[in-house]
Amino acid sequence: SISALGLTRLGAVSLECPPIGMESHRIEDNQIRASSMLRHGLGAQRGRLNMQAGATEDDYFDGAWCAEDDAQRQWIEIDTRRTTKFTGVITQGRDSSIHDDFVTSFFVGFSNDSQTWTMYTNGYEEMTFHGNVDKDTPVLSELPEPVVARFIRVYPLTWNGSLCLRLEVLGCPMSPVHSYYTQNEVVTTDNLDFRHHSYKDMRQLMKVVNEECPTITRTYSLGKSSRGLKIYAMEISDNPGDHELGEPEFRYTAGIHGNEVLGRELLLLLMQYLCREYRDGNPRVRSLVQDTRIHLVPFAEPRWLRGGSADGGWGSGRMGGWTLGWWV
Ligand SMILES: *[C@@H]1O[C@H](CO)[C@@H](O)[C@H](O)[C@H]1NC(C)=O
Ligand SMILES: CC(=O)N[C@H]1CO[C@H](CO)[C@@H](O)[C@@H]1O
Repeated sequence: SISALGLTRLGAVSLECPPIGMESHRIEDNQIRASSMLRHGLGAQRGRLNMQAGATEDDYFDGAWCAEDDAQRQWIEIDTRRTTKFTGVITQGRDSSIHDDFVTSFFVGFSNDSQTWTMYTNGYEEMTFHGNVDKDTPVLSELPEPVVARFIRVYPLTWNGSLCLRLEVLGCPMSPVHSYYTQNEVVTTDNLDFRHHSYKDMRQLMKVVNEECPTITRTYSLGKSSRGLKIYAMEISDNPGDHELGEPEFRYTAGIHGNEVLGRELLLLLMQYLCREYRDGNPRVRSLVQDTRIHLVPFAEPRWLRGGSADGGWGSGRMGGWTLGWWV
């Protein structure tokens, strides 16, 4: 009916969200990734709306993201680092005085973890968006229905010249900034315990981490130090206690040489970090915990290392399969 149509139109207008900040750089360089780049000056970070080309051809800072032409499906991805309601994308070709490079059609996909992607469909198949007809004019493609997600990808399907794109995305924030950690970074909001730990504090902290993350941690003793103190290790793995066939094992040991106090503190922070990031769903930490078996030994001493350990089982076969170990 007419009134229904009117409502839909009104709805569509009020649903449109502002630019998330590709052009303004509110989206930072490390929030933008792409499947490939033609060369350095044409990396994903150059794929911002209205990005200008460098003065010379082959400039290190050139006028678009351009992908390799290798028959792979290419994409450019933006991590908004928060839950975002996406309502559209604005595409543009490459800023260049000699090339006529622009994307003429594309798909759009969404994800909450950058691993599993949901393609935008028109109800029965992946929806083709019609992009640019020249290299300069920005073209707005609205999503008929907004999508809530953290990540967005544009997958070019057809293009004129080379596969080059500049992009802006329309989206409304649905959660505070940095409610998610970045995929690869440690952020300063980590509520970690920064202080020097005595032996007793260290034991207590390991107990707390074990209680916070019981499914992925296990503490065990490697034997006694010359001073009669137990040497504890924390294992972090998706199946603590099990040596899984083909899964690499990694050991960090502190307190052997150099700055013993610093090494110990770093390992205590690392175990807290791994536990909390795992619980918060940080994809990088999750894959570390799932695909490796990590052993952290925040306190050890040379004598114990030379003599081996009575009840820890290192080298006895039970712990077999070390691929790497590092002294901190
Ligand atoms: C992302 O998560 C939200 C809930 O937090 C959900 O509504 C949305 O459908 C998810 N998006 C995708 C693409 O999976
Ligand atoms: C390779 C190709 O199709 N190039 C065309 C790109 O678009 C310009 C017009 O904008 C044409 O002149 C080119 O032939």
